[in-house]
Amino acid sequence: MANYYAGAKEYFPEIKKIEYEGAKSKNPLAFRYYDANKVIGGKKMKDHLRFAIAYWHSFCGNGSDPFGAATVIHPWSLDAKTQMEAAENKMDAAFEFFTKLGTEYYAFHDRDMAPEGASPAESEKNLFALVTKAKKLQAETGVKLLWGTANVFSNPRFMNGAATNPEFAVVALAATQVKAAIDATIELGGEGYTFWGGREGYMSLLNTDLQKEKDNLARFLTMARDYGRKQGFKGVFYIEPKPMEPSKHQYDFDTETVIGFLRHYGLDKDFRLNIEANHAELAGHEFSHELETAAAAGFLGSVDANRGDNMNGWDTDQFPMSYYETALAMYTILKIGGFTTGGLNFDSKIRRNSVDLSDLFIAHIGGMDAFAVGLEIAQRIIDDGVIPNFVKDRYASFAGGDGLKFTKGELSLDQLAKIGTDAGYGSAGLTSGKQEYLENVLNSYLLGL
Ligand code: XUL
Ligand code: CO
Repeated sequence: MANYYAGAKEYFPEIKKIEYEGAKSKNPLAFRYYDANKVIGGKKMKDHLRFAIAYWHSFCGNGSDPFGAATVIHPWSLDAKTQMEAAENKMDAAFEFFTKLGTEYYAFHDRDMAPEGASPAESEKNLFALVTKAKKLQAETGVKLLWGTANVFSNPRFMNGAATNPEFAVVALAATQVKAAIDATIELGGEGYTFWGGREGYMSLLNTDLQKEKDNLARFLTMARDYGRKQGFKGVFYIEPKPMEPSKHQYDFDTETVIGFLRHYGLDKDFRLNIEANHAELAGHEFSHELETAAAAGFLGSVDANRGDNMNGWDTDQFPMSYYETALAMYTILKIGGFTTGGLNFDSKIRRNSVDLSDLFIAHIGGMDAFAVGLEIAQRIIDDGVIPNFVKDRYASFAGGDGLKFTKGELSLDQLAKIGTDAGYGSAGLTSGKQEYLENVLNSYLLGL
């Protein structure tokens, strides 16, 4: 087992502050494209991208998987005498990492930050001891909280769900965690609070009252919303869609499903979506489809930046590396005027055989560079205008005449049919969609030509 930093007070002593060195740099510990203060479309790169580090993967993940044990030992757990001491050390390591990488945000689950105690009260005490430390470190470093959340899926008590659990006692225990995590998020000035329904779904309809579970989930979310607002939380609540894993079928299947759910239960004012690339793929969608669907409906809040593997069907949470995907993602984000409370949270993990001290940095550098390139390309798409103008022109027949009347709802079906009858078949509809041409245009931007 690789034991990176045993005994070190500085947890990443070999790593200095990561700097931008430009595209020609061969230094694996430098940015080649992410230049934090470079202005793109009137805004600094760092303010467009609002990168966040996921506490769970980067500081809790130890390489274990269903087939094998941990491949790295973290010194914060190795050297510490108690779990709380380990949690404190881990936080020091986390803030050292954020500072050296130059990311301004992080995201956490309650149990990433502090260990569960023997009772709900002790768990909350543990969490707040760490929240006090995080608040101090945030003030010292300027790092901010993008969002907080509660892990109500790992503990065996949640094996049948949290808010959707058939046992009321478990629903109440989930509430102890969500309430404390909302309090912690408020205390740390978090800009968002996320719900990812890990176990909020079912494995078999033979033991499930699906409608009751969905009603209970909505009721729980409503209570959380009301509690947060009462406590003064001004940020955004996010739902993070995912179709499966760990449940066979999760209620927050994909963007359209969640938007329908939020509207149905009257939660659409306070909740937005946190879209994760790998979850989109599991739902059979492209990342860009999910982003565009959320954006079009006014529900795009934040992003969990990662990617899956084209050749398999589970949540590999790899670091985003494809310029094509990041370009399309940033194009949608730019079209809606950029993030407000949201950001690009690296819900990504290094592979379990990436055991060098530098690998965690290298992975994030690559992901940040990939989104910086994506941002540049997205701005090029907008500035050049070929693609947006093509889309606009494609619908030009709705901008005037009978098309406009249709758009305004001024035509009945028989009036619409009469227009069709009068015009006849002719060559209507045989207008090229020019997909290959547009793909060629996009490829030319990708090469920077
Ligand atoms: C799991 C996942 C979570 C959420 C937060 O697939 O994405 O880490 O982002 O609970
Ligand atoms: Co996620």
